[in-house]
Amino acid sequence: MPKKQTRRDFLKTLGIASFSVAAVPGCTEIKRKSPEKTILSKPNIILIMADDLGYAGLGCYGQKLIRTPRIDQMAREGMRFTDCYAANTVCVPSRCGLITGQHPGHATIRDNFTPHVDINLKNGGGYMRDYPEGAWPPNVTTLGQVLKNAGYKTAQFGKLEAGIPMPAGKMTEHGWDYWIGFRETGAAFQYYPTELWKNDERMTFEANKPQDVRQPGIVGYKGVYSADLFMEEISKFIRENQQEPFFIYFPSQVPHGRSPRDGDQIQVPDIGPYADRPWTHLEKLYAAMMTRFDGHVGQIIDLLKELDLDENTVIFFTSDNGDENSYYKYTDRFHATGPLRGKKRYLYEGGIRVPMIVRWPGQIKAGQTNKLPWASWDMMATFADMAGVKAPEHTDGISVVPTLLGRSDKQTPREYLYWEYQHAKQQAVRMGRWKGVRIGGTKEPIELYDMNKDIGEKNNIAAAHPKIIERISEIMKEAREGSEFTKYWPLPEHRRDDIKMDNSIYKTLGKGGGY
Ligand SMILES: [Ca+2]
Repeated sequence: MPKKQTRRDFLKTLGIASFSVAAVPGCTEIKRKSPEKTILSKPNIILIMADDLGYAGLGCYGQKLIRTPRIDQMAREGMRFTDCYAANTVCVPSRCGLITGQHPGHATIRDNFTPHVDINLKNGGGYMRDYPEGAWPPNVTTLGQVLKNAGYKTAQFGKLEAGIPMPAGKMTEHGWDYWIGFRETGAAFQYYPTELWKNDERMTFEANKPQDVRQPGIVGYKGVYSADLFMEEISKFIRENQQEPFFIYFPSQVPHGRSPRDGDQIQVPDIGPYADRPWTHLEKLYAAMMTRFDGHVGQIIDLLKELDLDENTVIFFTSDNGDENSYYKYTDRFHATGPLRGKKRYLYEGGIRVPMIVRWPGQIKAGQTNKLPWASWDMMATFADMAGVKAPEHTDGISVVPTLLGRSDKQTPREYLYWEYQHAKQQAVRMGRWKGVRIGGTKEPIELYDMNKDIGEKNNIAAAHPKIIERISEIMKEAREGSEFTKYWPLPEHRRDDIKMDNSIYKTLGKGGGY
């Protein structure tokens, strides 16, 4: 029986073996490396985004205890970034920045919680519902639309869009051909869901009734484990769409656990390689969940190889914000933040600096480490560049394709990256080697750290650099445009005690959450 014709074979038969993406002014030219290989004009793009994975959560970023061999291998085969950032320090605003291509001074959502709640940090502060009209869905071109308009088949699996329920039909309008997952961020803490959404249709899972899946100790010997289900769905989508360029956005739930108050904090079918470790049970569950996820990343890469799509597919792996250890009772077992200061919910590096690995065999040289500071709001411009189309005007992002292809000299320069986050009125600026951060509102002093020497943000050198502080202060004003959120900021001043990075205070904050 003749082998099914692949997209590459098809192009070979057309004799168009040599493509470059230069048809659109401003797009980076992508050349094929070898006369034997066909590189498609529009490479497949897969974006895998972990949820709450800290900077040092992976072996290739210094993790010693949790095994992530396939992601580590992905790093060895591609480019690993040391200074890449999430768009914000918690789920919803981070995803808002990614999907809209905007930094948090422009993005409509700047906190997980609705802006009008009187934030009480000690109670976790409000709820993730009743977002003001206009905050979401956004009225700008979204990531899915950019790729859809560029001719891609698009799909999303996991914690959908910003994690806020969207009206029926809106996902299609946002450019997605196919999607399956959780409509709401809070629902995605559950790995044995009783319902999921597939193309606006509700799916129910009888086998996941609590009495069936909850067992003492490990939960879920039975039922449908959502992370496994997403993996099966991704495989199916790749097989069915291998003949045309596809974009897969895979916002995984992993390794997000549940709030301590919800019980069964981490759900995974087995603890496999960690059963004999001298750790707490929750720590074993957490590690097992991450290693299972790592296996899923490996399965995706194996499938691409099997289908001969490997060299026509770019894979990005990153996280939506920094580490959260409340899921395993705040132990420091895994040191998943590494040398950074702070964790999820802070604009210190531990809250926003995340792993970023990009693999594209034949195009990105293997085994590279790169220090370019960039952020997830650059994805939109980067993907547009790869697809050979112009990025929307509204994006704050730049394409990092020149850096990926080893042409850093052609990389568009930028003066700064900007963040803000409503909780504790935090603002941060990364400007070259400098990192400015202000916590507690505009009356508080700006702290300054040298990212070339002090990624742990231990030594505040603001006093020695008044000119840098002056510029960062200007940026903190000029980068910030009004939104429903800024109407409520400044809120009544928080007590400074609430926002100190004291570990005991952090624990108090963490106990509100899991969010
Ligand atoms: Ca998150």
